[in-house]
Amino acid sequence: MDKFLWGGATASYQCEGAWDEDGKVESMWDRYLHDENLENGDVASDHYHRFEEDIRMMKEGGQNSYRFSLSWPRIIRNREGDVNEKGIAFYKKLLATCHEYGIEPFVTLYHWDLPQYWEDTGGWLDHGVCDAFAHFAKVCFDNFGDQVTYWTTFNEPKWFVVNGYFIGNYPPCLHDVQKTMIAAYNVMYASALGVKVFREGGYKGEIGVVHSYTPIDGVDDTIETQIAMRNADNYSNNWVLDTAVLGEFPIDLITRLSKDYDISFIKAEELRIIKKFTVDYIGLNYYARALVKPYTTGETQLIFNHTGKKGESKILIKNWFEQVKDPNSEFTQWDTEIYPKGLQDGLLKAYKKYNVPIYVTENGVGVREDVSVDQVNDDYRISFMNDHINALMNARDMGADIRGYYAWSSFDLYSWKNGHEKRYGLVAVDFKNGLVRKPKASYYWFKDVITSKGEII
Ligand code: BGP
Repeated sequence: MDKFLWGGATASYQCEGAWDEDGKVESMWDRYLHDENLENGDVASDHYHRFEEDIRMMKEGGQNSYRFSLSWPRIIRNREGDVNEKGIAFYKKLLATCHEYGIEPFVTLYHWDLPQYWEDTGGWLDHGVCDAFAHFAKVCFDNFGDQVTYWTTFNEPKWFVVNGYFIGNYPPCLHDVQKTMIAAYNVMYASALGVKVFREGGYKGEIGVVHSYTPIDGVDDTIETQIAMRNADNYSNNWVLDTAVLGEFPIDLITRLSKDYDISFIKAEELRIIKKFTVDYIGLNYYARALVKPYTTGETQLIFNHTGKKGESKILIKNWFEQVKDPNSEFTQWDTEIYPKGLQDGLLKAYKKYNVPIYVTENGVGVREDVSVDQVNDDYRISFMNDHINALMNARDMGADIRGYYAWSSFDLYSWKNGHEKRYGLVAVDFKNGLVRKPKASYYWFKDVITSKGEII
């Protein structure tokens, strides 16, 4: 078996900065955050200029892999698909640096920074964006194929589609079920097109999809709760994973939606492509599970905490399910349940259902931290990671084919809508003081884990 991959993850918009440098054009996040006057990633962690230092620290921290994304607006200049050679040169250098330090790159094509020139005509609602994504994917495979073995089409279709088109938290900030369905369909079709280009081009390596995985638990085992659990699973997981791995949208979900909405945008010939071009592996980002009960009353409410003040979040989908808080659990300042067992259960469930290799592509805890000290003593992060890595190992011992673990995040970076003070990094970045990097206690702890567990694996 290939080596187990241990590392950290980032995303282009959240860490690179250099938002308009060397021919990079505007992304939808640049436009949105500038227009709304919100804290943005113009500079972020300045990884664009400091990637060498960051990758060297990964190596010194015992890591053997780095998961990051490519910025579409840095690589493709316009709707005609013209290539920005400076963008290509940047990623070639970054990839060469990874190899120089013995770090295996794990590369995501799309981590939410859609070029604004596509958002201008509707973004993921414009079917033309699917072919444009396939073109972007081909440019990446052609240019970086000899430097990359592990490819991901999309990071978390569920999260950016639902937040963008249904909840309205992320650009384009809509609350529209019909449009959510169209965007979801287009993204899953574009993902299959990416796999098609990869396979037909005969590139080496593996291609998969990364999903924001929310394993579902019920408050009891009544039939009503089981129905609520299935609804929650369809909403949270199945439309991404069933479609990417099994090549089919969940039939009960489509039947249900077709009663109230127009599904004529689904095309038979595109379903054939989705069926044929399924992924080699899945990446699961795990932050928490969902504990659900049957819907009783009230309008749909999807409220996410972007302030770090406990108690603000709420998830209820009318006639589908309601999410509840386990009174025995601990929650972060941003209302995320800390529940490592959900990772073990979820990995076993996903492996049983899909039977493909799994990488845990993100796992971590966001906290406000004082980074002016010499070393952040993030014992809460150590305990969080320790419990989750143990859960992963248990699932592995019980037979699930788990091949990697990535901490979110490699170093502190910009958190969507939360700004820079919700920190996840193994390495502190002092945004107020020259972007100085300093490893946290968790960085050294992770190094020890990799050294010891690396031998067991
Ligand atoms: C995942 C995303 C990441 C990252 C992480 C933490 O959903 O893939 O990009 O941001 O969540 O989320 P947040 O920054 O909102 O706390």
